[in-house]
Amino acid sequence: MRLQLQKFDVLESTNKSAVLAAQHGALEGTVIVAKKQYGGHGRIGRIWNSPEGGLWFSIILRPKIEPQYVAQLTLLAGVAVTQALRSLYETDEIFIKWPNDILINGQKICGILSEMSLNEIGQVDYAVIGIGINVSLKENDFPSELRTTATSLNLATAKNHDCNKVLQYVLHEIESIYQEWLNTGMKSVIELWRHFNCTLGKKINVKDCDKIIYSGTAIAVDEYGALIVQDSSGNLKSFDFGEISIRPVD
Ligand code: BT5
Repeated sequence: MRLQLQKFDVLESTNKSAVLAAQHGALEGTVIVAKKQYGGHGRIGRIWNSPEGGLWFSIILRPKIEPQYVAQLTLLAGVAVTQALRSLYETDEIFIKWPNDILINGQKICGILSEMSLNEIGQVDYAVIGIGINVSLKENDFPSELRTTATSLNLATAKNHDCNKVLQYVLHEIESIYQEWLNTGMKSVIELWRHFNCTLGKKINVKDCDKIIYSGTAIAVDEYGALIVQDSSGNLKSFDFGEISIRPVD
């Protein structure tokens, strides 16, 4: 993959721009970065707070795979970001919460949003992986409702890296893990994901919007990236990315 960076001061959403670029034929490896976004979003239209001081970018990939495997790219991106941040910030306190949150000391520092489109024969035409990392945001940069659940890397670690440095580290990891995934499949990514995750083994409630739809223990992640949850009677159920969120049982 040849990385090609396009940097902007302001965009509505780097995912939106990357999807448009991909629809117009942009090559695999195109990376769209913005210093701030005025319409950054998460899953199911949630708002992603994106002031200056964060790293907001999206990368276009064109893997020749069946669509059911595309969720693996979210896990892959989570692994790459975690690996890069642990190395740059010299800490083991960064973990992945299934499917797409990266946490430090239990607070969210990064979210990942994958979108894809299929071609006429049902294969993946492009996947856009959007990554938002709170690098040097100050407490006041977060809306009050996020101040207990979110933080920035520099706040949490008392280090002072800038967005360009973080981008360099993260892209380097994405490139190498993506290449390994293309060559050998999901095995090593899943192993790393298991190593970095803070979800497996925990008692959780599965929520659809704000309604609890299932409770149990998160016991595994399958090859499609779905989370397998076992209830108290031993029944297993798997949950895809997308609409649901999970919360630890209080
Ligand atoms: C995500 O959604 O976590 C995926 C976020 C992806 C953002 C990137 S930035 C570059 C690219 N361009 C885009 O427009 N998007 C991508 P989700 O799991 O739905 O979580 C959204 C929730 O996270 C919100 O409802 C808030 O509770 C919380 N949140 C919003 N902004 C945050 C921030 N900056 N840091 C931590 N948490 C935040």
